[in-house]
Amino acid sequence: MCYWNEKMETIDKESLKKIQSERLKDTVKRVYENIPYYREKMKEAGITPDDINSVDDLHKLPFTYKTDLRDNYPFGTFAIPLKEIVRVHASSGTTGKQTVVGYTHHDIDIWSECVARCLTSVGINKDDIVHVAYGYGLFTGGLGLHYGAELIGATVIPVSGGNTARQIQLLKDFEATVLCCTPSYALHIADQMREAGVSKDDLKLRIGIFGAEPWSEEMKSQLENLFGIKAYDIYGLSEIMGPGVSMNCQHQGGLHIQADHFIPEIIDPDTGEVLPEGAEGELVFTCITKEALPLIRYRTKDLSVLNSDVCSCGRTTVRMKKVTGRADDMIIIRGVNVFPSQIESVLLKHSEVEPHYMIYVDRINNLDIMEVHIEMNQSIFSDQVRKIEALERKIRHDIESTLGISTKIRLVEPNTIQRSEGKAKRVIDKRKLY
Ligand code: DLL
Repeated sequence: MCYWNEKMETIDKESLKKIQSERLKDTVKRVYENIPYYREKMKEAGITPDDINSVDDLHKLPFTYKTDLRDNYPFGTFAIPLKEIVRVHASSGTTGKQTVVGYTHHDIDIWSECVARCLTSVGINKDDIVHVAYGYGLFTGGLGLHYGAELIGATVIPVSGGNTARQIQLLKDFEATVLCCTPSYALHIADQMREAGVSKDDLKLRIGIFGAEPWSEEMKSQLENLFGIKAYDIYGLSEIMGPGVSMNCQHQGGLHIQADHFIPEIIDPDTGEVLPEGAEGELVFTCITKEALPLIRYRTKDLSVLNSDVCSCGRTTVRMKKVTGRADDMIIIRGVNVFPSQIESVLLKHSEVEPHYMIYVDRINNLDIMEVHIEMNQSIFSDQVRKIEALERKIRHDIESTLGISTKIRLVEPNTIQRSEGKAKRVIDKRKLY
């Protein structure tokens, strides 16, 4: 069995707009009636549910921010009584309280279908053995992929993150064909395989479902080579649902958004103005089928571009460009905006270094300084200092010509940069500590 919702995935624009408009009207009415916090927000904006008659009125609605969820911690943004909630997840972020999200049975069913659609779009089916190494628990990655893979009838191995030696053993023994985890953890698994003398030919993997953090095209090629697989990008966020809000299909021309459940917009992150299709800006989602937590115009802080051309796979759903950075992760160095994924792209063009890196930012004598620590691979590590210095110069030059800013490069010994079993931390910005 596979999970292909032809009606929704190939729907024409007019019919989709009709469905979205109906669902939006219903959602706005529900949040207005059931969530005091939304009622207040709408009153402040001078609107009532009667002002929302179609998706064209979406822009009238106020935005929802992560801080709104935190201010109503833990359950103040739920639209229904707690007894109807069958599952709670949470995401920690870097600061402050957890962001708590809840699901009804119906929400879990829709989430599972969305993930199942994603997995089906890259050819995963009931013959596959799906090794889920995303964390199980409050994080949505593990259970999100789990339910979707089960729905298509695949054999699910719920390993969760960590204990990498055991992961490798199980990948081998259970002959998994699909690996689901963050791209940084996949890289760590590949490293450990090399150390343990396990080759990609000892495994039966054919597909990787990677996401939950930004990763570059170069990292994708690297992972494809290391495992001998096709790697796909799955996107999502707990506040909207979890993994499966969008994913790229086999044609890889952007990530298909499940727009019958979530209406996407791109806005200017500074002014909040809605931008035309094709412009880059902050992704905003409105949930139109969620029962427990139907967020309206949720500001994701993720930067992307929308494209509603029909994809070669036949799906008509609007696609979003790979998220290569969050407004939060952007480092501003002497006025230049830099995303870690841009640095990653440059590093991965150099075969003498490993894709393990850490970016340190500081301000010395009022000047922003960026230093990138990168692991050398074994071959260059045993080389003369002269060669290592020449490589540092070469990488520095490449980063300078790509990003237009000067940086310090320090090649460090293999295995000295901390590995991640979930979302990788790439930046230490000491300026924030002052
Ligand atoms: O990371 C859900 C998820 C789990 C997605 C497993 C994919 C796979 P949160 O912990 O709430 O939820 O974090 C959401 O992670 O706003 C993005 O900044 C980032 N993110 C998620 N997927 C991608 C991706 C999960 N494919 C936040 N590319 C989002 C880039 C991603 N960033």
